[in-house]
Order: sequence, then C-alpha cells, then structure tokens
Amino acid sequence: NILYILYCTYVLVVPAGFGGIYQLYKLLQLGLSVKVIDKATDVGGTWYWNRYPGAMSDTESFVYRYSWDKEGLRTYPWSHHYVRQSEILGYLEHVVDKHNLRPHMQFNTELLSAQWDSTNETWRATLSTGETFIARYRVTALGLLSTAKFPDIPGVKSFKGQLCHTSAWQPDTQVANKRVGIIGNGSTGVQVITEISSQVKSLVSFQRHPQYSVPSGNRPVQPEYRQWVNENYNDIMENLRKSSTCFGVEEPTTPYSSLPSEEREEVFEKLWQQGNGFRFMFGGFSDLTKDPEANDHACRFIKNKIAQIVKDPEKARRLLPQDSYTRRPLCDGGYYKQFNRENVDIVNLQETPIEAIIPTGIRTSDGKEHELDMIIFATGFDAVEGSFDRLQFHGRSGQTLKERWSKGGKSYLGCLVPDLPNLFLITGPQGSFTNLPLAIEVHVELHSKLIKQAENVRARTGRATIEATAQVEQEWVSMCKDLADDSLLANPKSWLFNDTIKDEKPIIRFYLGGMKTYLTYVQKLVDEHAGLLPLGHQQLESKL
Ligand code: FAD
Ligand code: NA7
Repeated sequence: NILYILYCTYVLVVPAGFGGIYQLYKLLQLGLSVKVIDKATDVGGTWYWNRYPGAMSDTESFVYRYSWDKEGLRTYPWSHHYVRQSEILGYLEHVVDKHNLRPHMQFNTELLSAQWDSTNETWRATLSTGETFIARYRVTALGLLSTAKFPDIPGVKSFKGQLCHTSAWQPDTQVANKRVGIIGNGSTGVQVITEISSQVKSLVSFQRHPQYSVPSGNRPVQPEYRQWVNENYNDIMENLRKSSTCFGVEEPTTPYSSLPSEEREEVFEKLWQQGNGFRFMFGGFSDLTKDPEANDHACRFIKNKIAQIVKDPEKARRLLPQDSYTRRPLCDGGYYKQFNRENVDIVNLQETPIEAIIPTGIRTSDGKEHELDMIIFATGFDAVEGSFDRLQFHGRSGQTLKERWSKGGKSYLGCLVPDLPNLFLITGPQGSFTNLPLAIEVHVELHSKLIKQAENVRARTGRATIEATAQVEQEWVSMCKDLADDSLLANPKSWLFNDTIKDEKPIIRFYLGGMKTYLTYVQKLVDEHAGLLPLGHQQLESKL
C-alpha cells in the first residue's frame, strides 16, 4: 500500500450531501483550499443512497432546497409540492456543476480516523484509500440519517429470496409480481408501501408500532403558486429563519385549550384536508406536542380516519396506533387505503412477534409462515451519532469521540465538541429540530464565519484554534433536556432520542427551542465567542 500524504493547509469536508456541498461552496468563497470526500461514488448524500420506490422529501418543495439559491428556484423549479429522490439528486448535481465544485471532490473515499496534532494545530485524517490528509480545519456533515439499522432477527442469512434495506436500494431491483414482506413503518415504510402495493403480487407489512400518518396533499405546483413563491421569495426566506420549525407552514400561537371545544375538531379536519404531516403537528395549535389533551384529540381524530378508510375491521384494528402522536410526523399519498387491497396485509408484531426469518420467508409467534420472495428492511438508521461510531477521532487529550459519547452524543449547538479543536459538525447532537436544509445552512454559515475569524487571528498571531468549553456544552445539553422534559416528545421512544444507552435516561438529540431562538445563540457565538476557549489558545497551551 502506498501512503499518500496530502498536505492541505486548509479544510477537509466530509462528505457531499446538502451540508458538504454548501460548506465547500462557502469556504471556496473565502479563498480557502478545500477537499470534500465521500464514501459514495457521487454527490447527493441521503438522496444518493435512498432510491427506494416512493422515496421523497415531505417538506414543502420550496423549502427543501438551498434558501440562498433564489435564482435556482426560477431556473430549476420543482414540479410538485414535494420533491422526489431523483429530483433532489438532480438539483444537488445541478448546484455542484453550476458552481464547478467537482474538482474539489473525491468519491469512493471513506474517512476512517482522525487525530488532532497539538504541535502543528492540524487534523491528521486517515482515509480508506490509504491516503493521509492533513488539514487545519475539519468539517463533518456525515448526516443524521446515513447509517442503516438492520434488525437483529434470527435466521436472516438463511433466507433464499432477496433482502434489501431501503437506504441501499439498487435501482434495478424489481418488485413487480413478487411476494414482498416489509419490516418497518416509519416515514420510509409508509412511502414504500404506498408506492408498491399496486405492483406486487402480495405485500405483508410487519409493524411493531403502527404510526399516525396524514394525507400529504401532494399535487403539481400551479403557475400562480410558483409566482407567489418567486415574488415573495425574500420575505418567505426571512420569515423562515424567524419561525420555529422552518417547514414553511404557518405556526399559530393559539393553544389548544383557548379554542371552544366544538371548533377544535374543525381545525383538525382543515389540516387533514390541506395535507402535510408537519402542518398537522405544528400548524393547527401551538401546543400539540406539549398539551396531552390536545395530543389525545389529534390521536382520536387520526384513528377515526383510519377506521373510516380501512374497510376490513381486523386490518383497521391492527393499524391503529397505540402511542401518542409524538414521533416525527408522517404523511402519505394514500397509505391506509392500500390495506383495502386483497393482496396487502398487516401483521402487528406486538401481538405476533417475528420468531425467525426462514429460508422461505418470515415465521411469526403464532406459527404462521409468511412465504416471501423478498424482504424489505425499512428499519431506519442509527441516527445522529451512528455515523461517528465507526470512526476514531482522537482529540487534544487523546480521548476518542466515541469515548466522549459513550453515554450519548453531546455537543454545543450541534456544532462544536470540547477537546476536539477546529472540528465543526453539521447537524451534530443537540442541533436545532427543524427542516434540515435550513438547519444545515445555519451550521455551514456559522462554521464559515468562525473559520474566517480564526484565519484572521492566525494571520496576526500565527496560531488559532476554535474549541468549545466543557462548561458551555454541559449547559447547552442541560437546556436541551429541560426543553424536552417540557414536551411530550420523549414518549414513545423514537430516533429523536438516543434510547440505546443502557442504564441511562435517553438523551435528547435536538434543541427544541425553535430556530428563531437558536439563531440568537449562534449570533452570540459569532459576535462574542460565547462558550469558546480564547481563539489564540496560547494561555491553555502554555499551561499544558
Ligand atoms: P447526508 O445527506 O446524510 O450525507 C451524508 C453523507 O455522508 C453520505 O453521502 C455518506 O456517504 C457520507 N458518509 C458517512 N460517513 C462517511 C465517512 N466516514 N466517510 C466518507 N463519507 C461518509 N429532512 C427534512 O428536513 N425533510 C424531509 O422531508 C426529509 N426527508 C427524508 C427522507 C429520507 C428517506 C431520509 C433518509 C432523510 C430525510 N430527511 C429529510 C433528512 C435528510 O437526511 C436531510 O434533509 C439531508 O439530506 C441531510 O444532508 P447532510 O448533508 O447533512 O447528510
Ligand atoms: P424510522 O422512522 O426510524 O422507522 C423505522 C421503522 O422500523 C419503525 O417502524 C420501527 O418500528 C421499525 N423497526 C426497527 N427495528 C425493528 C425491528 N427489529 N423489528 C420490527 N420493526 C423494526 O426510519 P425511517 O427510515 O422510516 O425514517 C427515518 C427518517 O428518514 C424519517 O424521520 C425521515 O426524516 C426520513 P418501531 O417504531 O421502532 O417499533
């Protein structure tokens, strides 16, 4: 093996999804030398990997893109209110080509480990290609949802048919006329089931916790709507940053209890007719995820709809969620009505758990053997910290990030981690719980400003590192916990919390205080370096 040492005086960005592309664009504007690496063979991140049937974003299309790309909305407009995987991938490729970013990108390259070198104040990164890369700054945009989760079910290897995970879907995979079993019914499972039910010979949905889904209201974008977005673009984007969730839906200040009881049902009905899961959760009342009574009402409302849509009472019963409406909200283009097809069935795994995967299919605890040609795992991701788990990041003290995060991921603002200087996370733990493209942009812009400031200090003093204090991280994480305790989101458990840590209370993975307030903390960091060790770092270094 040949060992390459690439000495790059500036920045290593990993990798090339929404976050990596924008970070590269911004840092090149600062005149820095930047290298982006991704283990994929091309750009796109989430939208490179997730090519399963029905894959799409369920954020309104005009906010599932870069907010700074105003011209792009006119010249590269969306066809529908939600964007499908191929359109999103096409858009990201378009941005990369338009700004000539490819020469700075290297694919088929995985970051394996990285070590902080205190003497030279650089990161030394080891890549899967055998190269070593040395950089002053390192930005990671590994993605919140990029490490697939495979359930540990006995007998998986014995299955004679085809096994696939939605996030590693091969485009030539055929489902037509096959007997398909699908495990998982989150956002992804709902999309797949809705898309393929009419094509397959039979489909069995294996559901551990049935979830609430509302209509997406997806439809082609009409010229008047597009004109409204184009004409009001600046205001829309400005208001987005002043909103809480940044999903482009109205966010009322009216609490549930302030409305006469007879009007509440009408609010839910209107939201149902309009469509969009985020609108249903955040666009009717200000406190659906805080007031148990409001949340109960939403649950009853959706359950009634399920019972009305699904004709077979037994299937309808199995599809009824038992938990509160507090997971990441789902929406669909006709999910429940797929269960009216004779070829589509549901197994409730709480009643009859999977015992094993067998050569011919799946056996459940009632002894039934479901014969299948194909099993689809729509079982989600090791979210947020998942992509860091395989990596060895050694900080200033020699401790690894994995060790630091052994009781759950922690960071300051979802961006900075004490003991890991000049490492900038995009959407790390305890970042803002919002529509992600905007959350990503906020991080990219913050990192760009901090790196620029550090370069200025370096030009004057010869040294500069950016590092959060342990105290500010602790305070930030505590605040995130308090905000989560004040909401209903902790129950039932979902990927919003890290519930895989044994013997510990799950750690909230997000800041729930809303984008508007989050931005005030970001501004304080940029203006006053709130929570940072002194930029020059000389004091600390001299004590060591
Ligand atoms: P990603 O796009 O996840 O990119 C991460 C990249 O990291 C991947 O390309 C991977 O190859 C690479 N990588 C990981 N580890 C390494 C390594 N060690 N070395 C090199 N490369 C590495 N968000 C919304 O806001 N609204 C939605 O409607 C929405 N829908 C979604 C639907 C699906 C099916 C999924 C999976 C996610 C959805 N998301 C949605 C979340 C989505 O992940 C983000 O919106 C956004 O695409 C994340 O971009 P990113 O650049 O941060 O990370
Ligand atoms: P999610 O939302 O994490 O959903 C995963 C689904 O898989 C969910 O229904 C899980 O059931 C199910 N699951 C996971 N492990 C198992 C096992 N062992 N047995 C049975 N069922 C299992 O992932 P998605 O891909 O749908 O969505 C992730 C995000 O991507 C989403 O929020 C969007 O932003 C896009 P459970 O509920 O845990 O019982």
